[in-house]
Amino acid sequence: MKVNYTEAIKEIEKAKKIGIMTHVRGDGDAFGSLLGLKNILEELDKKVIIFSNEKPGKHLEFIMEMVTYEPASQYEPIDLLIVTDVSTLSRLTCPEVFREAKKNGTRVMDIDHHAEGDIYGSIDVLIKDENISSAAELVFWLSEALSMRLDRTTAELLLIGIETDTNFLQNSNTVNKTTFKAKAELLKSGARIESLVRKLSQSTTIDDLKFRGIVLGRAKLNHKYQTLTTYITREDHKEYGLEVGISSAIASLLDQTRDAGVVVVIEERDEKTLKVSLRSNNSNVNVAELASFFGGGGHVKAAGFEIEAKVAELIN
Ligand SMILES: [Mn+2]
Repeated sequence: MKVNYTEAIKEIEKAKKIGIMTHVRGDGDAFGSLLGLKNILEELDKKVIIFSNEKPGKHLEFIMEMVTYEPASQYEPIDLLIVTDVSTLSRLTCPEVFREAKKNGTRVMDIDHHAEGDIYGSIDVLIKDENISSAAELVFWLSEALSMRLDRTTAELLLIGIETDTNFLQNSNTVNKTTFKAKAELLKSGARIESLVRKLSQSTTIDDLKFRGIVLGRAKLNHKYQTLTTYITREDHKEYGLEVGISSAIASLLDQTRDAGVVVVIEERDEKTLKVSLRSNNSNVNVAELASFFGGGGHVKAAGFEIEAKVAELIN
């Protein structure tokens, strides 16, 4: 799908006060697209309100030194609401603010790169392309359509989103020609790639590494189905103080090996629920389809779902 920015630009031009929001447990693309967009809108003299009650996780804390982040969690009247990187209503940081905005007839825009979701029916202006690497890249192309020149900080925020969602431009599923073009432009705007990559990839502690060692030690390769499976327990969470989203990080790590067709990482979330992260960069398996079979979703080569089961049961 080719994105047309004309309608989006008209909506932004009309609005004076704009609310912005992303998804819960924000990753680099969530915060990068959200805060990059904030800077762009402020550059256009818009009053911007971030709706959230979350702070970035430890590995993204450095972003807080790049911008002012003072989110509101209660609804207040706005002329336009823009959400980024969200395809599912329940994943919004403040779903009640979204509902309130809809109730008041506020126009809602979504800037997103997911394949499917239940949010799109409630969106008035949709900027969506599942072939684009990240929401942050879509925000960059929006700034291009607005003929804007980005400052260094905004360029770096958007680059954080692109690097995160493409695993440093190594993910063959999400990277394409436009990604390189966008990155080149962001570098031209002054983004300091070396320090960003270091901050994004080397925020590891020795406990992190020990934990990774344990989880990698549990990984089992099934030669018949070419699956590589491992799991993370609640004890691991207690012992290593793991962040939510760890299963996704481990799945991406295992996906860098050439042995597995499909990577399966199972994480105990609570007594009953398991989170399962899937990757398939070394095969033609559509893990989004697999995940949606279990009520989850995602991309062709990176997806996930939640299920009520025990780890041993699920592995079998
Ligand atoms: Mn994303």
